Amino acid sequence: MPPRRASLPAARCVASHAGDRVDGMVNKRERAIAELYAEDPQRADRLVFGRTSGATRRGFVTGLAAMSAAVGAPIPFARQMPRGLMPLALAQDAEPDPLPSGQRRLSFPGKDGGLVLLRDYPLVAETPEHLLDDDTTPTAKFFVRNNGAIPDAVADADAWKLTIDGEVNRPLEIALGELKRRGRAKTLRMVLECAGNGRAFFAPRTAGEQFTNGGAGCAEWTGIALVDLLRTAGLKSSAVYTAHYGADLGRPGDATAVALSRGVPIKKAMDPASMLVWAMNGAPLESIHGAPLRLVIPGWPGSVSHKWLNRITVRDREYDGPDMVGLAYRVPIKPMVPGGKADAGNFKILEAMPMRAIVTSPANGTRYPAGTRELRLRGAAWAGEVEVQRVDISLDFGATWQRTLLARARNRYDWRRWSGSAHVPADGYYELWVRASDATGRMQPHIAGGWNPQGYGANPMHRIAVFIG
Ligand SMILES: Nc1nc2c(c(=O)[nH]1)N[C@H]1C(S)=C(S)[C@@H](COP(=O)(O)O)O[C@H]1N2
Ligand SMILES: [Mo]
Repeated sequence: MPPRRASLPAARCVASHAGDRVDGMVNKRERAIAELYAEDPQRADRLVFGRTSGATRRGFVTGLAAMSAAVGAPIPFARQMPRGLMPLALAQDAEPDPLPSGQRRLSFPGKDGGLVLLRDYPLVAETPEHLLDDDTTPTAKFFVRNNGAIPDAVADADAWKLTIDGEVNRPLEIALGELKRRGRAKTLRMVLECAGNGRAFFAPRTAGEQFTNGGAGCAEWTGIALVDLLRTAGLKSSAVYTAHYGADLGRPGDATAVALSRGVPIKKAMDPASMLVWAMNGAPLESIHGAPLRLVIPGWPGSVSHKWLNRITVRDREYDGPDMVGLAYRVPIKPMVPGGKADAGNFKILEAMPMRAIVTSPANGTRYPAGTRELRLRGAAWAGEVEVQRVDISLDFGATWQRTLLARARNRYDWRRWSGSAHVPADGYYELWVRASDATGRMQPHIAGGWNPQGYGANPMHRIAVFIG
């Protein structure tokens, strides 16, 4: 029997299901536990797990019963559960921020109806982890992050003009059609990820779109290396940094302002994987993804991968546009107090994105038939500039870890698909945790570290809840 997906997480859901089966009182109590965990985890732990740290057996069992009732299933590995850990099935914070009208799905031509809408205007939508289960993310499932209005589609893509100016010997304006004819086109599969991916995991909550893990995707990008065109224009020795401009307009309070403009050091622009792209997954770029021409600069915040690209200015110093200065796309040099006041002098530009692994199958909240003893698990892992070397999974709240099988990356900046299977000793509630490590042994943290007011770079390990029986 194929596994059935329950509507989870939503503690509310689980609690009220459990309540339906018992009575209104239990329902109330379960809600109370979930709320208590949200408000005061330590007190909730005392109530659920017992009074003292060396809880009496009776207290522990009573606590377990309460916890099990709250998640709606026995918890076989409850003894491994760290104190203070809120079971995912009760967690509110692991979900995209509910909009006032509740969580909504994206409705957009060509897009999968399962994408989660984070904002109507500018349009922002993320991909739930279980929709990232394809080796190559289909365009229909690819996340969307706009900062302004989507420009009108152009009728003649090949007539689109790109200007290269600034610190070059031969400033040029080239039509896309000519770029396609003259350049050496190539296709690379690479991850594109928003700097704000994982933002929803920061506590306290930060400003910005509340992405969980789905502000990322891995597509096949076709175009030419940016460096080819920079060489044609002839970089001067004074070339230090790029500035990217596109056709989209609109900022909060100013509909006519350039929506976004960022850049990268010349060294990154000259990475052979930094591309001028006109096709995605074998088809011409969709308008929403920057047609007819965009940059894809892999491994770095998605904001440097400019869409609707019409100009690159080469500069003799670091770019100082409004999206480059202050706290924009910057992270603290020395850790700051979460929620504290930011000292602008303590910030540097966010360059390589952090490492991340996700579970793409099963989906969070999957219910398997009673008696299931083997789970087949799949996912993906990637990192900005370093290589993911291993991915480990745990079904017992991190007490033991098991290495997964990693597929090879097709090329640099591709993600690595992982797969594995795990034995489950009994029916009940489990959490599957996954974490990636790089060649130096660095691995993902349990909780989002490096808090910053704009919420960039959160990469805590991914957890999902599964039920057997
Ligand atoms: N012109 C333009 N390019 C842009 C943006 C934008 O708002 N305007 N958003 C950037 C950001 S913040 C991200 S994360 C990626 C998202 O690319 P996607 O919408 O194709 O997924 O595009 C980048 N390129
Ligand atoms: Mo982004």
